Amino acid sequence: MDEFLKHFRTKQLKEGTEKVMPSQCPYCSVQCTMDLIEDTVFTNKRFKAKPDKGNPTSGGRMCIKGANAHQHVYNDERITHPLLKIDGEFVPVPWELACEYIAKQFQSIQHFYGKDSIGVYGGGSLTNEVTYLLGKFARVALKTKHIDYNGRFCMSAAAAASNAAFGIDRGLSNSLQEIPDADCIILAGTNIADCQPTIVPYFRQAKKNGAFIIVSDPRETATTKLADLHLKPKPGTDAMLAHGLLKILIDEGFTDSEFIASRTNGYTQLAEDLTSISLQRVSDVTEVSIEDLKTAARKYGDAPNGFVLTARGVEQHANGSYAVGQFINLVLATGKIGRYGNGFGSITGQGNGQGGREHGQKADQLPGYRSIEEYKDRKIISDLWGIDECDLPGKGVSAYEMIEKMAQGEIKGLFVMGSNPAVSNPNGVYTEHALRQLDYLVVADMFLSETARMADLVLPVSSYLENEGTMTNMEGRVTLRKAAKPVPKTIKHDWEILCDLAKYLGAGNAFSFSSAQAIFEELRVASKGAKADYYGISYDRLSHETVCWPCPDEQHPGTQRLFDSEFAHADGRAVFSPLELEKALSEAMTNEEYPLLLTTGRLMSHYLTGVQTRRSPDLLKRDKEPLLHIHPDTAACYRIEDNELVELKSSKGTVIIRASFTTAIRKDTLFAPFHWGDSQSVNRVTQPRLDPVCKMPEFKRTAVAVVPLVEKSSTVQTPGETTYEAVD
Ligand SMILES: Nc1nc2c(c(=O)[nH]1)N[C@H]1C(S)=C(S)[C@@H](COP(=O)(O)OP(=O)(O)OC[C@H]3O[C@@H](n4cnc5c(=O)[nH]c(N)nc54)[C@H](O)[C@@H]3O)O[C@H]1N2
Ligand SMILES: Nc1nc2c(c(=O)[nH]1)N[C@H]1C(S)=C(S)[C@@H](COP(=O)(O)OP(=O)(O)OC[C@H]3O[C@@H](n4cnc5c(=O)[nH]c(N)nc54)[C@H](O)[C@@H]3O)O[C@H]1N2
Ligand code: SF4
Ligand SMILES: [Mo]
Repeated sequence: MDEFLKHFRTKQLKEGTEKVMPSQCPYCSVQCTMDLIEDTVFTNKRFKAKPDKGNPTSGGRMCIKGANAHQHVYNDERITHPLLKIDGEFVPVPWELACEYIAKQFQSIQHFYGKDSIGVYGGGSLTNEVTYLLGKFARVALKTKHIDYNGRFCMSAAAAASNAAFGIDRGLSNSLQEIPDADCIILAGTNIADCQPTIVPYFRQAKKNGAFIIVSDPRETATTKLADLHLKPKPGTDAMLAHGLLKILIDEGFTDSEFIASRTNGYTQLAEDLTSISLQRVSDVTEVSIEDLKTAARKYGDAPNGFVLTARGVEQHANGSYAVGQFINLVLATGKIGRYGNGFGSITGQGNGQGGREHGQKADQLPGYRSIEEYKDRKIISDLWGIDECDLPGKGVSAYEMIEKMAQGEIKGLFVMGSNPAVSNPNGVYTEHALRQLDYLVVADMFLSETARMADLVLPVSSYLENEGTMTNMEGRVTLRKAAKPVPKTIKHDWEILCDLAKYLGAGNAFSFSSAQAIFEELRVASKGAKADYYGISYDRLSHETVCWPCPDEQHPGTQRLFDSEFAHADGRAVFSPLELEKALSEAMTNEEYPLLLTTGRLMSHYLTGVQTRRSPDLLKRDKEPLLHIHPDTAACYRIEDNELVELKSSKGTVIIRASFTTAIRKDTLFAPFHWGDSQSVNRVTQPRLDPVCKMPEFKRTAVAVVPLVEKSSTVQTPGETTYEAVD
C-alpha cells in the first residue's frame, strides 16, 4: 500500500492535486512538526503525515498521535455553530445572540452574587496568546479572581518545587540535545516511551554512549525497557526513595562540597536531619531493596554527568511538590546542574503545558510568571491593561477548589476554554454534581465533550490546523504554529471569542486585537523583565527559528541551558528542600474494604480525556476501551478472570472496567488509563486529596476494591458463557 501511495503521490503531484499543509501536533509537550499532505483525488487514504526533519526537538520524528491528529479535525461530530440549550436540546444560534446571552447571564449572576461568582477554567493546550488573553479576560472583562486551569493537575507540583529550589520554573533546565552526553539518567515516574515517544532516541543514544539509566515506576512500561535498573516502589513513596538515595550519596562521599558551598543554601541542616532515617526504613517504606538503592545512588553519584527527570508518577500525589523537591536535592548535592550534560527536568505534559503556566491563567499568577500578590507586578500589568491596580482582582483558588466552590454555590457561572473538567478532575461523581449545580455553564470546544454536554451554551472553536499561535515546549522552546488552513466560516478562534465577549461585557477597548500576533506583541511587553521573559521573541524571529526563554531582547539568542552562573533566587543560590519526614511517609491508605492501590495514567494512542483521540478512528481502533491492569495472582484472590468486566470501587464512586491480566505490575497495585468518560471515567474513584502547597490532586494513588460485575455465588452456565466457581 505504501509503495502504491508513493507512486500515486508522485502522479498526483504532477497533476497538482496534492495539498501540503505544514502543521504542528496539538498533543504533547515535544511539539513535533510535520507536513500534512491531502490528496484531493485519492479518497481511500485522503491524508498522509510526513514528519519535519528540521525540528530541533523532534528531529524528523512523530508518533501515531501526531500522524493521526488531523482525524479529529475532519470528524463529523465537530461543532460548527454556537449551540444554545433549550429544553435540554442544543439548538444552533448566531454568534451575536450567543455572545449577548453569555454577557447577560454572567452580568446578572454577578449583579446578585458579586464579581467572584463567575469562574474561568483554562487549559494547557491553548496557545500562549490565548492563555494570556484568558487571564486578562477573567480579570479585566469579568473582573473575577476565579481563574485556574488544568495545568494545576499537571505541572503544579514540579512548578512549586522548582520555584522553591531554583527560584524559577521551566520544564527542563537544558535542551534535550545534551541528554546523549549524560553518563547516568534517573527517570522517576515518567513514561516517555508512551507519552513523549519522539524524545526517546536521545535516551537511546545516551545508552549507546554508555549511560546507565535508572527508572522508578511501579509498573513495567515501554520506558522501563530502556532501564539498566528498574526500581518498583510502592506508589506514593518516591520522596522516601529520594531520601534514601541522598543518604547514600552523602554517606559514600559522592557530594560536591565546592558546588554546595558556593552555589546553594540549606545543605547542612538537611544532611544532619537525614541521619535520623535508616536505609532499612527507606527500604521498608518503598519496598525497594537496599542493594538496588545503593546501585542507583552509586551509579548517579559516580557519573561525571547526569540528569534527573521526573513526571506525573512522582508529582501527582498529595506530597508531590515535596517529592520533586527531594529529587532536586540529589542534583544539587552532586553539583549536577548548570553545566553541559547535567541538569534537572520535570517533563511537561500538554502541548503548551509550559507556556500555559507562564502567562496568567493560574489563580496566583500574572503574565511572565509575575505574582498577583506583588504590588510591583500588579502595577506593571494593570498599567499595561489600562486599569487601576486596586481594580485588578487578587488571588483565586485552584482548579479543584473551584469545583468545590461550585458545589457550595459560591461560584454560579463558569466559562471553560480548553479543558474537560468533568472527566479530568478527581472525585468525578462530585465534580459532575458541582458542574450541574451551576446557574450558567459556557464551554468553548471543538466537540460536545462530557463537560460541554452539560453546558447551557457551547461555542465552536478552531482546531490546531486552523489556529495560529505560539506554543512553548518542555525545553522552554517557543515555537510558532502557523495556520495550515482557513477556519470554517461559522467557527471562531479562541482569541476572537474572548475579544467578542469582552465587547459585550463592556470591556472592548482592552480587547481590540485583530490577530494572534497582536496579542503576542502585548504579551512580550507584559513579560519584559519578568522571569519568563519573552520580550526578545517576535513572530518575525519565530518564522525562521525557535527560541528558548528567557530572551530579554531581540539580539539575545535565547537560553537553552539555565543556571550556568546563578540560580534565580535573589542571592543567586539554589535552596535544598528541607526534610519533613511526615510528608515522606506513606499514609496507611488501604484497609479491609479497599485493599488495593490504584494508579492512573496514559496509553500511547490516546490523549488526556480522549475527546480528540476517541474521535480519531485510527487511534480509537488501537484502544477501544479502558483496561484495568491487574496481576493474575491478585485477580485470583478476588475471583476475577482475564477480560472480564469488573466494578472498581473506592469510597468516592464506581467504574465499570474490563480487567486485563499482566505480570508487569506490582501485586498490590492496579493501573487504569483516564482517557474515557461517563461510567468508564476512572476519576469517578480518585480522591480529592490535594497537596497543601500546590493543590495537586493525588491521581496516582487511590485505595480501591475490585469485584466481578457478575456475582459469582453459584455455578451458572449458559452455552458460550464462562463457568464460575461457587463461593462458599
Ligand atoms: N500518549 C499520551 N501522551 C501524553 C499524554 C496522554 O494523555 N497520552 N498526556 C500528556 C500530558 S498532559 C502529560 S502530563 C504527560 C504525562 O506523562 P507521564 O507522567 O510520563 O505519564 P503517566 O502515565 O501519567 O505516568 C507516568 C508513569 O508513572 C507511573 N507511576 C504511577 N504511580 C507512580 C508512583 O507512585 N511512583 C512512580 N515513581 N511512578 C508512578 C505510572 O505507572 C506511569 O508509567 O504525558 C503527555 N503525553
Ligand atoms: N486520573 C487521572 N486524572 C488526570 C490525570 C492523570 O494522570 N490521572 N492527569 C491530569 C493531567 S496531567 C492533565 S494535563 C489533565 C487534562 O485534562 P483536561 O483538561 O480535561 O484535558 P483534555 O482532555 O485535553 O481536554 C481538553 C478539551 O479542550 C478541547 N480543546 C483542545 N484544544 C483546544 C483549543 O485549542 N481550544 C479550545 N477551546 N478547546 C480545545 C478538547 O476538545 C477537550 O475537550 O487531566 C488530569 N487528570
Ligand atoms: S503526541 Fe507528542 S510525540 Fe507524538 S507527534 Fe505529537 S508532539 Fe510528537
Ligand atoms: Mo498533563
